Amino acid sequence: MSVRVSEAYQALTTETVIRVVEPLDLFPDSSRLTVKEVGDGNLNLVFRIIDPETGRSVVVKQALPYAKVVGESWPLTLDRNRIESEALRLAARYVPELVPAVHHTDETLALTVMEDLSSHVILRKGWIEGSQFPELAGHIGTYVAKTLFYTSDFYLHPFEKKELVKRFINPELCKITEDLVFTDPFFDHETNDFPDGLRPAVERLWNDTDLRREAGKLKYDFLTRAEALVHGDLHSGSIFATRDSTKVIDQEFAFFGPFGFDLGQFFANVVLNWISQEWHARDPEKRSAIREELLSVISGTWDTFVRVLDELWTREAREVYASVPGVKEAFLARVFEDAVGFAGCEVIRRTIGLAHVADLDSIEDSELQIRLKEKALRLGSVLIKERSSVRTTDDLLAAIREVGA
Ligand code: SR1
Ligand code: MG
Repeated sequence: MSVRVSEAYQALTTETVIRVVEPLDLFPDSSRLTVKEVGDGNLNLVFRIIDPETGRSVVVKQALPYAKVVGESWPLTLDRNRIESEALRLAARYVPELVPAVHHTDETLALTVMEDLSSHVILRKGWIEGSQFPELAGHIGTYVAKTLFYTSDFYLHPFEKKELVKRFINPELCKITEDLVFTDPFFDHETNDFPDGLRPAVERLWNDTDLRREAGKLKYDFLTRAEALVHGDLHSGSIFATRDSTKVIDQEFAFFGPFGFDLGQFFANVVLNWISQEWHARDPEKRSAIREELLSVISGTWDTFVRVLDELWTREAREVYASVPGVKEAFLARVFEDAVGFAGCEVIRRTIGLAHVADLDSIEDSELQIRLKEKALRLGSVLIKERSSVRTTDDLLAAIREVGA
């Protein structure tokens, strides 16, 4: 497969990126701008442009015609930049305070110029360091409830919804998730990556036919249920935070998928950090406080999601069946069950798949790392297989405490 790249496209460098920013009049004097390449993600180039005089800064994010983490042997559509910038602009209609402001998009160069968030910390890093973010659960619950409700059939006219579905057809990025989250980790596939000491646990997982069947059902839900515009990659590396501000970034995986997907990925990344605190927080009292705080992020996010969705549903739902008693309750029960199952898939793939998380991989004691990864695999399997009996956040937290501790 090859990616269609226009002749006018060129990958930017710290020198050429200034030329993109100059005409935008974002800075009083472009001649003194300084540039840093700051991208540490898997896919794109990211530059930070700073005016040292005024302290003003912006970020330029450019898609490469391949996945940066692997190189040119993995071609990847440049259209992901359009998807990301359109999803950001759409989210800004409903949750402007929770996304970076977009200053400019250039489809030919596949780049977006946006607000610099370096006053924030990447949530994953903050959590690894033991920081707490008191507003996080409320913000993420609100982000998910509003972005999903306003792009769903509960709110949009069916024609408008289907137009939007067309704009967010995102086959290549979805394929990454279909493979890396829902397929490869459940089979002996070459993309998987785990230490030798984990092999017995991984083989048990591959031999678990119940697990494989349930993971297959979740994959099918991901493939077929175009319910709302999901973020599509809502892990703790896609969130910038301070104690009182949260910004959701990296919407390039956005597409119309199941309501529970973003919540599931977010919960999974809380769980991965929770497990890893065995290493990161050595003092047992501190560890237990950090862990309780993390669990409250799960319940707080779900509670906010339900409260905000409920308000929107009551006030703004246009679908006639929305007011039929029991419809909302049945819908929410299914969203929760899906979220639990998707969380299980994400926990497993971040442990043995291609793309890991620093929470577990930065554990220097290799025996402990393997022991914690075994727990992650056990917990991920339980969440997938027993998702229909995990009905409340209390059930979910109990499973985390029981299997993950
Ligand atoms: C090759 S991309 C690997 C992972 O990075 C992205 O952030 C997504 O999570 C994807 O699965
Ligand atoms: Mg990303």
